[in-house]
Amino acid sequence: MPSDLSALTLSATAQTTVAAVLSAMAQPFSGPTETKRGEFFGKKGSFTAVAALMSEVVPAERKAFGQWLNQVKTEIETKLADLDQQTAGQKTESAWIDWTIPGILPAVGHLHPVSHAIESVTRIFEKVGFTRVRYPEVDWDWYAFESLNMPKNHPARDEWETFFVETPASSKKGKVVLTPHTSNGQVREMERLKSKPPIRMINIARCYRRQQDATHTQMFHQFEGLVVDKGITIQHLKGTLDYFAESFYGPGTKSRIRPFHFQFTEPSFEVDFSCHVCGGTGQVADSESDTGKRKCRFCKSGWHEVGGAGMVHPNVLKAGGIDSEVYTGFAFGWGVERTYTLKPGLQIDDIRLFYSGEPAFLRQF
Ligand code: FA5
Repeated sequence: MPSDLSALTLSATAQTTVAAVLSAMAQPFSGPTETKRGEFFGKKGSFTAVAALMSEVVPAERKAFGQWLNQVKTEIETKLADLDQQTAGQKTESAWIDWTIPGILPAVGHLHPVSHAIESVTRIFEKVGFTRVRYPEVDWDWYAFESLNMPKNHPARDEWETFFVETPASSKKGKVVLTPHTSNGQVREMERLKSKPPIRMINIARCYRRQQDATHTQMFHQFEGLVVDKGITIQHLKGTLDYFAESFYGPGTKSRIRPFHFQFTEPSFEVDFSCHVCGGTGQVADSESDTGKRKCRFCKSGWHEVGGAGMVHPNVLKAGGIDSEVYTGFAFGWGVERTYTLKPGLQIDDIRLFYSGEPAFLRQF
């Protein structure tokens, strides 16, 4: 607080001027600092007015009045500095915001491409009467192998590069595995329907194998189709493959089956779909070559392999309690990631990218 001036001989007008500056100092300091500064130190400011009184003060009292003026000025400057600090944050913000500039929209997320693929595969099969199911990803050896005509120690099991879970085995159903394929759903579905066909199942789930390269991941997804009824033949299988090829990849896409071996189907096939880049011919137009054509770089042969299929082995029907003399069936199992990477317009040369969480990769979908 400035010292008391009552000892000085000030005129009534001078006393009013002093009272004005003291009253202004007692008010809360708010608003822009420069405006407040003007109220004290501007031409008509209350401090300017009080400082001008010096010429009226008697010489003997000028020193005391000068000291009082300094105290008042210091107090006003301190309060102005506080005000400046208070408004500094608002000042910076308002100085940098141009409210007329269009806003930056937040990035809009979307489902993961694999979730998209699962949805569209499900829709395609549901349209023709398949029921979407999902069976355990951690399952008994019985469902993953033994019920599929792969007895313990059968060499065919090696192909599945299986992860075994360290947990007590069941005396009836064997060890616990991370399912290496969705075929574990075959006998589970027969059991769910109490061994009473018709069965039209589409089982989509995660699978696990000890594999890792540009076309293999340790965790991936498969979709497994199973149809069991009276009079089911390879023609039904081939018709279903063609229907899926056209529905998923677009009109004109063809399917092809080649002889193969699986323990749980007989006969067994590998399934290929025609390449959308060369239309299944294996060749594309090339103005620079002599023949006017070159090998299609995407497929090299006109076809892409997506997975396996076949007619359900009688031993599998038997494991599911179904009479193989009365009923027949077909099954197929494909990788979701593999099937999806073959879609026209996608650029995926390494399926590990699906699980990289890399925004630049995910934005293209
Ligand atoms: C099987 O898994 C059989 N269960 C398929 C089947 C079902 C045949 C019903 C007959 C009847 P295969 O091991 O070939 O088959 O795998 C099928 C597909 O799964 C492969 O073509 C590939 O697309 C996908 N796949 C397999 N392993 C991996 C992996 N590690 N990473 C990504 N995709 C994989």
